[in-house]
Amino acid sequence: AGRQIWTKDSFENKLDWNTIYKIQEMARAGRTDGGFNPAKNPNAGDILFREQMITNHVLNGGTLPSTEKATTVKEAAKKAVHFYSMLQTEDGHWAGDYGGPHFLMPGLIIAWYVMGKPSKMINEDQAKLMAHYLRVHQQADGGWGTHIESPSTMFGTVLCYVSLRLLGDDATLPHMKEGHTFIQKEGGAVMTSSWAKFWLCLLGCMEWEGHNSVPPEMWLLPNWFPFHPGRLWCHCRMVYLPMGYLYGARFVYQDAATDTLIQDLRKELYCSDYQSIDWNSTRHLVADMDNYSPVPFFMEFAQNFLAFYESFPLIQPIKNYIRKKGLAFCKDYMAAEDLQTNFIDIGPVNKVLNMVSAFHAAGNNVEHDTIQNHMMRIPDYLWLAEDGMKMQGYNGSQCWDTSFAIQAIYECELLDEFPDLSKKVWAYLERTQILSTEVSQASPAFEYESVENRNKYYRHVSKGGWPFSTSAHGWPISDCTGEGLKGVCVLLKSTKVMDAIKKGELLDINRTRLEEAVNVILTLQNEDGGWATYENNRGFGWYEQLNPSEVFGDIMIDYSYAECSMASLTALCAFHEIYPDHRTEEVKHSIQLGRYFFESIQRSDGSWYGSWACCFCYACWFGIEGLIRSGDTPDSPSIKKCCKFLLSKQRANGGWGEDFTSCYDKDYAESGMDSYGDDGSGVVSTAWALLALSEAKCDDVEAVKRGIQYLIKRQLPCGDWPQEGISGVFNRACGITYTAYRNVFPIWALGRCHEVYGDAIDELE
Ligand code: LAN
Repeated sequence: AGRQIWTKDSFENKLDWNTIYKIQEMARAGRTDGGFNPAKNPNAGDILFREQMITNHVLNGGTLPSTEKATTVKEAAKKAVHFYSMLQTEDGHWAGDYGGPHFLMPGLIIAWYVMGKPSKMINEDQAKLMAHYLRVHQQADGGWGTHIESPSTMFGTVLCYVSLRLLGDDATLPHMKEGHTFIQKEGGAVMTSSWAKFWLCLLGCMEWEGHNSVPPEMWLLPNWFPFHPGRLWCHCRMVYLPMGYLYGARFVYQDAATDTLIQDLRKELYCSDYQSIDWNSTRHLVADMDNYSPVPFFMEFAQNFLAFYESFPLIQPIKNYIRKKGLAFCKDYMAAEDLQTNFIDIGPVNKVLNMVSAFHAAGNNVEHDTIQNHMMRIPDYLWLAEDGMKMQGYNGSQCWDTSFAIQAIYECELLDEFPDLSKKVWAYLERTQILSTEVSQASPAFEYESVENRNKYYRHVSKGGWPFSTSAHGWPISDCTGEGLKGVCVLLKSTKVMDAIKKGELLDINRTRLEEAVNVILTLQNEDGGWATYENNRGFGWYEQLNPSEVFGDIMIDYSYAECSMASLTALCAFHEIYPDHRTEEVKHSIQLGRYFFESIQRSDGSWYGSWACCFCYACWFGIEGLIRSGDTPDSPSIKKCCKFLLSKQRANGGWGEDFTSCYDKDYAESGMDSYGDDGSGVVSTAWALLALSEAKCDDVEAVKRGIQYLIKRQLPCGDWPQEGISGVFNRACGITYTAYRNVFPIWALGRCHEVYGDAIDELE
């Protein structure tokens, strides 16, 4: 009970292959070199999905918003909420495309292949749709990027090329020849980055000597040791866990030696004869285009030492003895992660790697229960859009989008005008909070919240937190807990929701549960006053010197972030306003510490750097809101400086347009002139800037008005806004799509600006 599994079966059956192929042709005719050009590239999105939701809404007797252009801010907001309400799912959340990265689905396809192509994992139709997606995103130079808007990289290209081959595309097809040429021109697959090499090794298209060591023994280090994998950022930790297992066990696709496709790939991927390659000498190779975080000299030295450890004959008996223990620990840890997350696992990479590990542990038997359980949870990661079927960056962003939506609608003062929407959101937040009774659905006897298990598996307290996606996933996150808690706090002010609880139509979320959420937030605060993502900061800055990934930056430990800190801090403020007597001193102290943190990380130009969306516009909103809610006033120097920064980035048409490269280069970058509807501004950047400025009560009313008018101008007749370029980001270098942002943030900005500036921003030019 209380689990949400979003199945797309009904949706898939409605697909019309002719339409799909037509879109594919259009897309291929307008291929890009990375970057976003909506006129050419059906980049990502939810057009098909949204049409389906709206059709259902109408069939169920729902009304459509009027298509008259809005003439006031309030009207625009109301229409936008009306439109957005049609997209809310039965159980109260908003679903959307959470794709973008190009290195995820190839993992799944390779796993499927090495496990004997089980149709339960990828069926025939899905295989076609996946191939379609890969073809659509091939770029003019024949390669693929690390994500849908990145210039081609060897990381993206090798993985996508191999995937298309495994899905059945012949090497002689024109597009495959282009991909092949790209790989050959860059020096062959020895030049791809380590995570791609890992997959090639599993598939039997690279020898393990060509991969740097990932010793599973590292898990056996004592916990006090300055370097311990238990202190890594959880995403990094949970990826290197199965990697250690599969590396240690030297897993290779069992039919690699006889499979003709594998033999062909061995020829296609390299510039010289496969058998003649000196693999050990290729370990450190990586193409410049992939090398965002060059592996430091110290790490190369350590890797060479490990290569010696892996192969020097005399020490093999000792190594094998310790390795066995390391492998056993990894196996046990992966099993715990599988159970804790109901086989969803923390993310798409460890999901697939854990599955392959379990396959190995079960003696390559797909019929084994664990593998069956794993396969049932693959659809959670898949999404079908007009560009085909993709693997998402998570099992969705359900809880996150829903918590934002309800706060936005609250600030438009529309909660009680959309009572069904509000009640459904309450129900969703209620069922998604992680409760003490939460034991693994797959194994009710497994109590993961016991102190013993938390210590053993390096887990923070979960009870009371909210996750990013669903309760079945169950990893709580600081800012998702914060936004969830704030979502509940605004709904407490809705008379219609409260009445429904009194009448027993909705389950209550009692005060104890909110206190538990506060507990999660308080315990997650770091010593620097800020909040990291899932856990406290456990490691040290120098861990970054050991980052072996090449393509990603700052992945080794969990840092304090502006975004996570604002959400956590403002949630404490919202809670404190309602229940000032709970842990009063601790809450107040924590808020003050948080405030110092915001001041400490503000940049000299007044901005804040955003790590999880693009980029300064996003983080300036967090910075300003964090400071104001913790007691700063609009005339404080920090606030004034940030407003000045934002105003300096406003464009002639009233909007803001920030490019993805801001995140990558850590420097504000304007998006190109051909990026969006007109002159490169975008509705999402604009909405973030307006949220910040209005929170700061910026006195340049004219600027705010021009921003608001820009949003209204860009609103579509139905109340939606167009999907624009990629707005999410992670690990500095990878983009990820958030389709809800184009609705939620403009709605929120309209609501807040109207509240702060009233009719002064209303009149149209
Ligand atoms: C996410 C998604 C949510 C996101 C926010 C809550 C928005 C953010 O404020 C904190 C960081 C967090 C939790 C986050 C971290 C990195 C994730 C998990 C992702 C961007 C989704 C996908 C990404 C994950 C690392 C992708 C898999 C790739 C690897 C390199 C393992």
